[in-house]
Amino acid sequence: MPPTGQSSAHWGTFRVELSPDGERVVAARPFPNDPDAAPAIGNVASGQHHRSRIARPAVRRRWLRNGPGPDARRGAPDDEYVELDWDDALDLVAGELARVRDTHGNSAIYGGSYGWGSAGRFHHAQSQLHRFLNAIGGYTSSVNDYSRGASLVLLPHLIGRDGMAELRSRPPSWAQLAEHTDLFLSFGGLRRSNSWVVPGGADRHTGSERARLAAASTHLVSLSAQRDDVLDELGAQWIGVRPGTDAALIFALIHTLVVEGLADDDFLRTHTAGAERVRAYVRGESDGTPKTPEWAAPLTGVTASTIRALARRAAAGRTLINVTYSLQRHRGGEQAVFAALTLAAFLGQIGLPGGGFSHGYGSMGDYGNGFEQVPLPTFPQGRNPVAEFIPCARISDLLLHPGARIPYDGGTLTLPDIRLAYWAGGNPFHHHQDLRRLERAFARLDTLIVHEFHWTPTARHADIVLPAANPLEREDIAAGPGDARLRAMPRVVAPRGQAREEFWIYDRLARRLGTDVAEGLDSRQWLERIYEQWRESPGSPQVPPFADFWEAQGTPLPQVPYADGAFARFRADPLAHPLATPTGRIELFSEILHRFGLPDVAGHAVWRPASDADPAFDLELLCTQPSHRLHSQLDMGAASQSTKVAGREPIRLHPADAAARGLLAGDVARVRSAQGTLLAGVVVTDALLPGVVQMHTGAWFDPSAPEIADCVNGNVNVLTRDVGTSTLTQASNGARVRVRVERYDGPVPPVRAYEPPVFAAT
Ligand SMILES: Nc1nc2c(c(=O)[nH]1)N[C@H]1C(S)=C(S)[C@@H](COP(=O)(O)OP(=O)(O)OC[C@H]3O[C@@H](n4cnc5c(=O)[nH]c(N)nc54)[C@H](O)[C@@H]3O)O[C@H]1N2
Ligand SMILES: Nc1nc2c(c(=O)[nH]1)N[C@H]1C(S)=C(S)[C@@H](COP(=O)(O)OP(=O)(O)OC[C@H]3O[C@@H](n4cnc5c(=O)[nH]c(N)nc54)[C@H](O)[C@@H]3O)O[C@H]1N2
Ligand SMILES: [Mo]
Repeated sequence: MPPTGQSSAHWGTFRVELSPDGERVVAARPFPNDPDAAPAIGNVASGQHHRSRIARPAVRRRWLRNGPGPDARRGAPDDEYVELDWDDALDLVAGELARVRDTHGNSAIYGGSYGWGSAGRFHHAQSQLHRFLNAIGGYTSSVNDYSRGASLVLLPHLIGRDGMAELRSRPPSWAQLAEHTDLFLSFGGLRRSNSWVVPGGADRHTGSERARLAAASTHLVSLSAQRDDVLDELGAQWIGVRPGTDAALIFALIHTLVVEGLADDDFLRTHTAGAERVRAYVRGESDGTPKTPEWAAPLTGVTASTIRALARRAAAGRTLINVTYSLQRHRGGEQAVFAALTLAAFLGQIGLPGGGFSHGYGSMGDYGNGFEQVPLPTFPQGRNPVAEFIPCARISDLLLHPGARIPYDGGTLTLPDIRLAYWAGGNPFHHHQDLRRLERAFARLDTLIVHEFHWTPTARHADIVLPAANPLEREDIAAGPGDARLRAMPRVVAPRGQAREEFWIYDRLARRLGTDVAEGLDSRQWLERIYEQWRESPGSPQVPPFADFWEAQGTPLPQVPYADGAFARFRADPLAHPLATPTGRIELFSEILHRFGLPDVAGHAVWRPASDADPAFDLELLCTQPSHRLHSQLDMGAASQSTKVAGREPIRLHPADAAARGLLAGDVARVRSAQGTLLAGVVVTDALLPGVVQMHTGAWFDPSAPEIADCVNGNVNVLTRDVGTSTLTQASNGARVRVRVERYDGPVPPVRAYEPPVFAAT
């Protein structure tokens, strides 16, 4: 038997097999009791010892020579790095932090550092970084996320902050669906591949099993531009909807309910505010356009008779309206969520078991599992004395336009002047929109410091790169929300080269800067401390002491089925259990939003056509979550690479669209948008609506042949547009962009994204 160990990632828990000397990871495999393990496990072994791993601290040669300052060559593919000893590298980092802090103040340090880092409660990259930056006086921070950034700002106005939390933690569950739901309408489908991922990782992946059980008694309808957004075996009905037009479709459904007397007027009267404004809007009394099915048909691509039939069916039984996160990751995308909540209110089933509104099926694997989320151990971050923040997706605006004022949630934010950015646990050159613009933004910094495992595109833009020990090389503990088991993550191999735990790095930096983050404990002692503090805190589950937990490599967590929550109580008695909104009701018209007076968000949901209808770009590109990796993580790994076509990220086209462009499966295509160009490998499939093409996010940005394309490896974010979802929410709009696709017959450049940079002697 070769030596083995276990570990966990956001895509699940797995077993690691080592070489006989225990020095190399040779395989990573799911545990046999996992009914639906994620293929991303197949990236672990091939990524672990890959040449893209960072072996030593490194500094950009130009930064070392010229000192801190704006540099348009930051990220240039031929940029050289100089490797340093840890002491010298830490002296540089501490010195530069001190310089920026003393000359410009702590608000000149951007530490938002958005990203998914790794599973593990202690070595959580952002918590470690924030604790350190707090200890040295704070940093400009970020709020919200790329996942559902628009909903996080919009929905609290409509259902209250508590309602928002309830929607994530106690939605109508799969079990309730199986028992009560007649019709499950999911805008954005129900992707099996998305269900593999939950923050913290699932002990076992049960989402598909639960979906199958529910499908036995519930009619599932997937409304999306892709037929395969839902498993074949669920026998779902597919209704092809053009991307970004869901709100129009939903208003036509509401119109049908209203004119056919199918709306639940009692519920609207007792539990909502503003329904009469919505009625006037769908009837066309407020804007002259009745939102009939005939009006919606040409916009959405769904026939008027299909829309009518769907509305009647929804009103005839118990119906759950679900919207995936992707719907709001569009310019104006909050309107689809607002409209869907409005539809659920018109159906009058919010708060009934298996009915109402949900926002997370098809997006997060734990969604609707039906179990209470027990608190988990956490690493304390301290307090940030700096008040400045941005919504995370406004990173380029922040760096490009210091002093500018941007509207956000009814107020105005003034963007501080950032001189230094510190990134750990995220990959903005994966996640942000319009990467060429992001390059111009990062060029304005004096200094970018990055901790990474691999030479990611973000590390390749950094002035100082510090190699971090990865989850297989450090000790931690992990569990997902509502999970069955808290797992130990033992160290299974030695760190690559000179990689160090980030805890070790911050401890040394803090001491150089005259402060302390370690409190005299090493990382094992901290692990034990946060575990024991959690174990002893009120409301925590019964678990063994740390030593026993570690010995057993895990402990069961109680899976307490959640009782009907806030929406059921609100339904039963809206006066005794109001929502935390100004009216105590579901606000289908919000006075507050109305009074903000924004050009792009009204008091009630509205339909607005997309503003980017340039005929030069004749296809809608959907940018979706990758099936065989988590975002950009381990894109060099075997599972991710097995999905590539012609050596790069695939693009899927309908046969008619492929034929019209002379494209065959396996060809290389050049894809252009108003923002940039990329190369992709062609896949032809009738699983898409004509006019819609699709690529996964997360191929590593490769700008090594700019004369051919901005990215030769197929990173969709060279194409996407960097503009906030709206002046209310300022979130990421990465889900979709208009493009043109053509055959590429020129010399095909090699992909260099996974190569380390050139190292120079000094
Ligand atoms: N166009 C478009 N863009 C999108 C999306 C989309 O749908 N369309 N989706 C968006 C969404 S929902 C999200 S959540 C984001 C995801 O964006 P990110 O979270 O930035 O993407 P990841 O690839 O997961 O990047 C995490 C990085 O952290 C590193 N890392 C992991 N653990 C650690 C650690 O412990 N320490 C350090 N120092 N580094 C670590 C990994 O190596 C990896 O490079 O992307 C967004 N971008
Ligand atoms: N395997 C894997 N799973 C993941 C992730 C991953 O990287 N890999 N990332 C995780 C993260 S961080 C997040 S936030 C979630 C994201 O979860 P989502 O945002 O829900 O995921 P997407 O895959 O972007 O979109 C799901 C589907 O929505 C459809 N869609 C897109 N735009 C529209 C639209 O305008 N209308 C309609 N009707 N449908 C549309 C697309 O066809 C797409 O397949 O996924 C999580 N799950
Ligand atoms: Mo996300």
